Amino acid sequence: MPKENLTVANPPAATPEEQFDWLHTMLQIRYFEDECHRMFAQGLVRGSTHLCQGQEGVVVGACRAVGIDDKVLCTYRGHGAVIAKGAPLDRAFAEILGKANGLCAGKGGSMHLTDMAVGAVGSFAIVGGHLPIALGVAFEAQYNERQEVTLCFFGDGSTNIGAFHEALNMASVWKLPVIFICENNLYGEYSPLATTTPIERLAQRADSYGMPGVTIDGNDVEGVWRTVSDYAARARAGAGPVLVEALTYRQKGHSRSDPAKYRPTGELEAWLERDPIRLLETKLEHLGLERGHLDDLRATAEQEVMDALERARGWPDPNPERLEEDVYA
Ligand SMILES: Cc1ncc(C[n+]2csc(CCOP(=O)(O)OP(=O)(O)O)c2C)c(N)n1
Ligand SMILES: [Mg+2]
Repeated sequence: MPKENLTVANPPAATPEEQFDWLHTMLQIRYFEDECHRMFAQGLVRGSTHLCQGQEGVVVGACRAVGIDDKVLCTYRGHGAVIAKGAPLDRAFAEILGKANGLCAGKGGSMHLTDMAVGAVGSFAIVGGHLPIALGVAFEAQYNERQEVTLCFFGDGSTNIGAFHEALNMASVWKLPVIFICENNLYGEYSPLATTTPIERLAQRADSYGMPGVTIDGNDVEGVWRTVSDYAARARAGAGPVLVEALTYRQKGHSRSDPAKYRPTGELEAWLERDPIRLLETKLEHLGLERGHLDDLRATAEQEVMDALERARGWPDPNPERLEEDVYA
């Protein structure tokens, strides 16, 4: 690969229309998860749920920087990534409700949303377990000479797992087109990062593997979009992987059963001031959008979510005879 092909100019700034569209998706994710929370509280869902509320800027910014043919892998906190990649809201709800029309025919649930039709290759519950799988996905595209990139989202806690280090090492040696995106939300399950990790800037871990490592504001959706657009273009040109550390915050507990009492007083409130949806709305107002227009968008997104839920609830439960279908390849 000639060196000049590896230098890609920064992408242009996003238009207000594009940013309005991102806001729409971020609101859909926010309302979708409000309903998930309610459904779990009502006992309509088996298993657990892990909300990404507060982290929507990372997944929307990153997924909008790539195309439908590019692939995404994420964690059990993956509702946002899969919706941002384009999965339909009704079939995502149906999956969480265990319905036959669910994205995985109701067999995966909240922690395993997958929609191959839009390149959402999987949500994985084993911390760090999907990083080597992302390598396989990227290798397949590289081997078959398709210029696709793979986005791999994971939490800060994953960076202390062996598979993280093995995956970054091999991705770098093989120049695989993977964008590793660490959603650093400051906590593992219940542990503050500083109690498990001896460094503050996780992007530094890229140094050991000879790839670029950058820390960005994950609540600035346009900043995420720019960074991922830039590195995706480089990866398509053969420059290999990157580690992006996106600083963000989960506004709810780790999972449904966690009231998050371990947080210092005032921390949540400070991060709510930097809520990614609020930040983007303020920015669009500065760009000249009227508040009423933004309020209308909120109402539209909420109605779309409620309509999708109503459709999903009306769909049939799976036929028990199909239990073992799709289980073995
Ligand atoms: C290999 C493995 N160890 C432990 C767990 C239990 N566990 C589930 S989530 C979690 C915390 C992960 O934190 P982080 O990677 O920061 O992701 P976040 O939940 O903050 O999005 C742990 C320890 C697991 N699922 N897999
Ligand atoms: Mg975390």
